[in-house]
Amino acid sequence: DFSNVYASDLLPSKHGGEFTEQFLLEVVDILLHYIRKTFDEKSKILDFHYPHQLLEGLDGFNLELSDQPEPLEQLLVDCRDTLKYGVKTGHPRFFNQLSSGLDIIGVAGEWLTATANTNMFTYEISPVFIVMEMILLKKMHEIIGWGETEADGIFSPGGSISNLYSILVARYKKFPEIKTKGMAVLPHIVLFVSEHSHYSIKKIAAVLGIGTDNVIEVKCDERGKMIPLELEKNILQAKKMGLTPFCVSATAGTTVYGAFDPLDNIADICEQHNLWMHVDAAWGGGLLMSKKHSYKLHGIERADSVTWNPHKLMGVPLQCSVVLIREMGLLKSCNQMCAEYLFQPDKHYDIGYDTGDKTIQCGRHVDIFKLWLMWKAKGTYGFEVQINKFMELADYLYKILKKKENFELVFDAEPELTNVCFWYIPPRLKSISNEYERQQELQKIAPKIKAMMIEGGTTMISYQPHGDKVNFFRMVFSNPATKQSDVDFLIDEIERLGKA
Ligand code: ABU
Repeated sequence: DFSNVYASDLLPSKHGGEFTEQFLLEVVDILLHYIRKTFDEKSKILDFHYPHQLLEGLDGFNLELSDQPEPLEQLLVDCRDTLKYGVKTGHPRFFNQLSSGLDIIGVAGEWLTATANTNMFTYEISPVFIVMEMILLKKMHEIIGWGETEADGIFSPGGSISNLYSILVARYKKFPEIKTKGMAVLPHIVLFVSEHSHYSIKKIAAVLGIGTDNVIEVKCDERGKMIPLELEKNILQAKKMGLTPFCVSATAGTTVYGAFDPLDNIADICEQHNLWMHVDAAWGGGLLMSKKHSYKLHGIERADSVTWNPHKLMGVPLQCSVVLIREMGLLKSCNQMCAEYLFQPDKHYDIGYDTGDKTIQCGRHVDIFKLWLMWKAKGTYGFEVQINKFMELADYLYKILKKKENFELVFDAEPELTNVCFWYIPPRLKSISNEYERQQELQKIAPKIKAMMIEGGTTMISYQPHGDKVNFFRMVFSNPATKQSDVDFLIDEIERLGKA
């Protein structure tokens, strides 16, 4: 009973050892209960409440903060309630995001990381984690095909920030004076992405002072891949207009369609026009772990930089993202500020291990340990098996949908990644002969079904409009707990709710 025990009674208080142990064991018990529930397909994914309900407080779950300390008993109740009203993203029927699943080794890694509570900026306070990061960067360089080069990289807070590093370094490589003089001394620079690329590139252009208008979107084919001829055309056109192209950001695994841009062709064009080639493989990079599927990223070895998020297909707990840069030294010269209070040049060890000045942050979270521990636990082979299984599930769903009445694929092609995009078409829509009216009605179907799913807490899948296509479901597989029976459930559930 912790009703009269407070945080001040725990370590480092003089006799806090026993209370600390008992309290943490209680927390573990709460976590274990949640983990068991997560993997029980019959349990609900979520117990949905609207924001005002959470703000008002639910059954004694009060989110407001008080001036006086609350007893540990209340904190344990709060821990239970926080998980109770959250979303079980490791549930076998959670398909809402590219990052899902609950890897037990990864959880252990994250817990150790929190316990170590250190910062990635210098070797002196993170010796083991810094060396682990170097080992993993090297491993990922080799997998990309940069084994012969002395390449670089850094783990960062998510794919958008990894992409930001790439564009930042790409611009610095061509215009090193940007660091001291700013945009005023640069020509009118532009970069190229596919029209299916991630929105982060535009956001980065805004943040870096390049401007979103200077991100030129290249046309894609039906499948969502950048068309190399269009890229070439856009580059020539930009040059003719007096603009200065400096970078192409290709995508290996687009967020919605799961498309791979033709990297080899794009590399040829970048070489010909002397442009930096970035590959945003945040989502699709995981396929590099599979001998069967890695050919889809052929040409990535010719990139100057790559974003790869192990928290997606590789199932590492959030967050775990890396930017890999082919040329050693660029990250440092681009970002280094030499703060003397942190990066003293006269330390007693090789200060090349103080990686903090390569980053745009000061403090940096330790995201490396959970990945390192999972790699130890699975081996490279274990990731390959897991990713091949996701691809088999995507193929299973695609083949069912192809034959199933009341479902229509957004594009009819075997999945290259685990994305399968489709509409559910209720029978009543078939009688609408006016195409515009039919599309207007179809637009409303996915949001309605999704709302019912969330209210019922049975499953979760994402939907969106895309280009000229009205709202459709995007299924993705990145959860090792998902089985074929969960895919069957999803289809039945969409049909059941669609008829309601
Ligand atoms: N690009 C961030 C992840 C988006 C998603 O989970 O759908």
